[in-house]
This record gives sequence, C-alpha cells and structure tokens, in this order.
Amino acid sequence: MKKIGIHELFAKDKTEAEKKLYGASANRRGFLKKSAIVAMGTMLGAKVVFGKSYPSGLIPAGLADSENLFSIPGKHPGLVILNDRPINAETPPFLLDDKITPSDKLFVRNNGIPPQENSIDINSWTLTIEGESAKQSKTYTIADLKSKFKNYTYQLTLECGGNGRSEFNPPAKGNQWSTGAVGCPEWTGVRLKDVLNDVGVKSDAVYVGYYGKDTHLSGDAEKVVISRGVPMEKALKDESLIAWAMNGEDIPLLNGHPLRLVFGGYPASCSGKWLHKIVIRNKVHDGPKMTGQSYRVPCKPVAPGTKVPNEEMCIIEAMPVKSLITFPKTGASIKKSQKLPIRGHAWTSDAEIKEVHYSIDFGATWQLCQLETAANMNAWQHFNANISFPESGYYEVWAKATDSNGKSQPMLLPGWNPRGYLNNACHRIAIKVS
Ligand SMILES: Nc1nc2c(c(=O)[nH]1)N[C@H]1C(S)=C(S)[C@@H](COP(=O)(O)O)O[C@H]1N2
Ligand SMILES: [Mo]
Repeated sequence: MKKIGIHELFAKDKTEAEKKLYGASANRRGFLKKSAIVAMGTMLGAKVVFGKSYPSGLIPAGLADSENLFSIPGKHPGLVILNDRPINAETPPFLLDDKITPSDKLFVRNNGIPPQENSIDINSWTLTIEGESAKQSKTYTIADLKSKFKNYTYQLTLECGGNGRSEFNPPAKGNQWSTGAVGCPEWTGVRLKDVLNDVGVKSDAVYVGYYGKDTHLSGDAEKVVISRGVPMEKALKDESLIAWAMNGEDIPLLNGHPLRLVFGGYPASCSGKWLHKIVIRNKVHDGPKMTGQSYRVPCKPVAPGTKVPNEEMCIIEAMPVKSLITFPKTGASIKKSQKLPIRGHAWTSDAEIKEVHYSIDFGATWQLCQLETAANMNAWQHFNANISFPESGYYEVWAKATDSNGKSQPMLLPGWNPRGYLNNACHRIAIKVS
C-alpha cells in the first residue's frame, strides 16, 4: 500500500485520501473492510494498539477531520459552512471547548432568509399571543416583556434534531451535520409560562406553535418558512424562555435577533427565531415542518432504507443523551511518558447526566470521567479525565454519557430513520502516542 502524508489524512476531501488508503475497496462514505484494519496502522503512521477490538466497517477518526476556508460575518472563521442559501454552519468539536458557548461559536441553522438587520427596530418589534386555546389575544413590545415579567438567565443546550445526520447509511437528505449543530450559551428573557398565564390558557390547550419573521427561499412573502412548537408540558417548564439576549448581549441576527424561543433539550427546530407570534393550540400544532416526515422518526424501529408512511412517523420531542470531546482536537500527538487530559460536555433532555465514561480500547473497557453538575436544568455538564496509554501507537478516545433515566449512548449509530435524526452515537477522537 502507498504511504500518505498527514495533511492528506486530515484532508477536507476524504475521498482522495481514502482512495490511496484502500484503493477501490473503500466506498465514498468511507466504510471499509475489516481486513483493511490490519494495514491501517501503517497508514496512520502508528500501530492501532487495540486493533483487535476495532469495530468492523468504521473509518478511523484520524481520517475524519476537516477544516474550513470561508467564514460568516459575526461567526468564528472555524465554523464549517454546509450551505450558504439558507445559511447552515456547524462548529467543530474543538471550538466548543468553552463551558458557555460564545455567541460567535453557536451553530446556525436557517430554513429561510433571516429578516434584514436594518428592518429590525427593537422598539417597535412585537410579540402577539393568540390561538383557539388562548383566552384572549394580546400583543407585547420587547420593553413590555422586559418590564412586566421577571427576567431569568439560564444556560440552555440547543441541538438540531439532524445533528449527526452525515453518518446515516443509506444517507438521508438534508444538511450533512457531523457533530457540530449543538451549543450551550446563556440565554436571558422571560418564562414563556409567565406570558402564557398573563394571556390566559384555556383548559383544552395541548400545544404552542411559533411564527418568525424570516422569509421563504421562494421569495413568496406569504409563505411561512417553518412553524413548529412544543407540547404544553414543555412550554410551561421554568426554563422555557422567550429570550432577547445571548451571553448578556443582543442575540446575533442569524440566531434570532431580536427575540426567540429557547427550549433546551428539545430539537432546536422548536426554538423559533425572529419570534413575532405564538399560538396556543387545542390540537398538536400543524404549521410547516410540523407534519409529514419533518422532524419525525418512525414510531417503531425500521430496517435501514425502509420507506415509512407519514402515519407511522412520530414527532421528536426530548433529544437523546449525548456527549462531545472538546479537548484535545482529534489527531493530537503526545509522548508515551505523558498523560492526556481530555475535556468535554454531556447533555440530555429534562434530566441530569449521571456519568460520563471514556474508552481507549474501542469500548472493550470504560473508565469514569470527572463530572460537574449542571448550571441549571437543560444546561450541558462538563467532564474531564487524565488518560495514560499502555504503549506507543494509534488510539481513539471514545466518550459515553449516561443520564438519570438510565439511558446512555450507543457506540455506533442508533436506529436508522428516513430523515437522519437523533444520531447520539459516541464521539471519538484520534490520538497518536509516540
Ligand atoms: N424562524 C425560524 N426559527 C428557526 C429556524 C428557522 O429556519 N426559522 N430554524 C430552526 C432549526 S431547524 C434549528 S436547528 C434552530 C437553530 O438555531 P440557531 O441557528 O440559533 O443555532 O432554529 C430553529 N428556529
Ligand atoms: Mo434543526
């Protein structure tokens, strides 16, 4: 086999490097034959120490890193742009190392075109609450919200339901998010429940839905881009916010300035940006991207590639338990005499993370990480560990979180679903010990 350089190993276009590695035997998505693992050590420039336990068919994390050359105004240049119309950009794991995600590092997921910055007047922006299950219709300015209701600040995890989609096979259409459609900034606003109670909620209310001021890609001003929502139970939680600030400043335009909903632990698609209307519904909200196959998974598990009829698709509510190793960056090298410090975050929905484990032998054994408590419900929790390696070679560090419901992450992909949602497989980084 041919030798390839480290820059090719970590090249953005993995295909060329893979071709050199595995010749015609590797397909485009990089799934490889178990026999290739033996030769892998040479290619990675070090022996794969626990190679015997290496999961069949998986490409090494040492081949899977990429870097970006473009940037979005107001966002860190390291964000990886997946689409520019609408703008969709994700944050590589090593840029998510901060305990509180800085505003320039929060991912962007737009379904349409955001309102023009110069068209937004904070003083005249209003939020209207109405709907079949609202006792009245009421409109508030942002100043009303700020002064009429108690203000709260919470650190809340936002994760796109499609985060991790790029791993599904057969592949799903849509943004090919790897791990970076997640972040946990601090949000300031008022409790949605305080505002709903001020309007008055009828006893038959089951759902709230949002409307934002972005415009449809088609240019049709009447067409709603996206209008999703959450069940009443989630809407009435203390941490469910109508927010105007992120990390103590105005929310960045692309993340919903001047007003948005924030529901930590639910698919981020529920957290409506550029918020100007909330409807209290007497049935499950049925706005665009709430019905059909959008943000839904098969109610019962299906075999990969199955076509699932709409009636057998269920709305995604709570997001699954997950974790991310944010330090070091994948591909790091250390000396055998050194211990490797690792750090990261773990999160779940409306529950606590109880334990995070790491493995350096592809899951044969697991060791406990140190774990911090959450700033509040639905904030991610930080973990760290100090790892020694038994000999020189190529390793992968895998992390696995377990929550207070006893749920933990699958090592590889969870159940396949047509739209590629809810991939909470263990995150892994490549480490070279010399
Ligand atoms: N008005 C509006 N709200 C929206 C969206 C949108 O396109 N328009 N995208 C949703 C989706 S799918 C996600 S994942 C989150 C992304 O939030 P962020 O861009 O602030 O990270 O916003 C949600 N809220
Ligand atoms: Mo999303």
